[in-house]
Amino acid sequence: VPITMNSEFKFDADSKWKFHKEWLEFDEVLGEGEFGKVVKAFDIQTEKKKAVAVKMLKTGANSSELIALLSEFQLLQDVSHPNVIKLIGASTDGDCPFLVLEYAKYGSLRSYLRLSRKLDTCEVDPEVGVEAVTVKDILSFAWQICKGMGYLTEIKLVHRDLAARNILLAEGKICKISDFGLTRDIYEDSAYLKRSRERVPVKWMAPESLADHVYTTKSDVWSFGILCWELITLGASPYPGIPPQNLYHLLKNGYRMERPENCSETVFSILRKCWADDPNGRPSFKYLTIQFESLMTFDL
Ligand code: ACK
Repeated sequence: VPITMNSEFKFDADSKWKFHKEWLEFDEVLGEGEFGKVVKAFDIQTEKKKAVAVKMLKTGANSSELIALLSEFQLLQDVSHPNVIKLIGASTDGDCPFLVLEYAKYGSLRSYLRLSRKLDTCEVDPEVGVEAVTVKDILSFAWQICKGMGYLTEIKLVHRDLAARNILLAEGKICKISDFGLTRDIYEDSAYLKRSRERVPVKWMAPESLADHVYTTKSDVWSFGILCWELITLGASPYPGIPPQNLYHLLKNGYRMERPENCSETVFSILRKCWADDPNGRPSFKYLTIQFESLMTFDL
């Protein structure tokens, strides 16, 4: 289906984001998503040939996938926060549209956590530079993500796919919220379309999102609780052994994941608050930021 550019997307070839392919020196493929591909590249225009990540479509991608990339471009133009991935440039008018994003040295938080499992305290993985994860790291990751989400809340953005796979870890172990392909402006788009081809991240979704496709900052808070569980279990898959199609019923009957062995009662009580059935009963990212900030200062 050919897509026509409508007023929803304002593409200005001379815009400050315009980036030419010739400015890039492509390196390895960092990963492939469902319909996109992320390739490491060097920005030859910068003095030290700064590493960047280039997000593009895979061959065979269709118009809805192009729209997802373009909407990510649209959204990233307006965000600026240390814990949210930064847009460097874009090329949206050619036959191979791409976004240039800041490079996150350690890749996704999920892969970092899983790699760290194999390491002993203070050991460093020689290849990727992954270090053993400490309790302080976990609390710091949670705190940083809360700050980024607090910012997104302020600018009225709902992420809709908050999960460890969508958090990138940059130099200095800085968390960057990424993957805005599904993100929608809550004011512009309060009633979400049900897209038949959409693959939904069931195990991260709040009950109201599963039932009625309602996405709000409060459903992001639910997903954040699942993300914290991923942090604590060093990247385990949530609700192990439970088929996704059974989940909604279980949640409505009050079922929740149990406290992981290495999780304190205090931290688990925060997770449980994020999983309140009533969206209004869930804490705000502001409150969560304060909670994690104070936990970080104690040696647990
Ligand atoms: O865990 P990873 O190595 O980190 O595998 C995924 C893959 O691409 C597909 O999303 C990696 N990735 C995505 N964006 C970036 C980025 N800006 N910097 C570095 N790696 C990235 C991600």
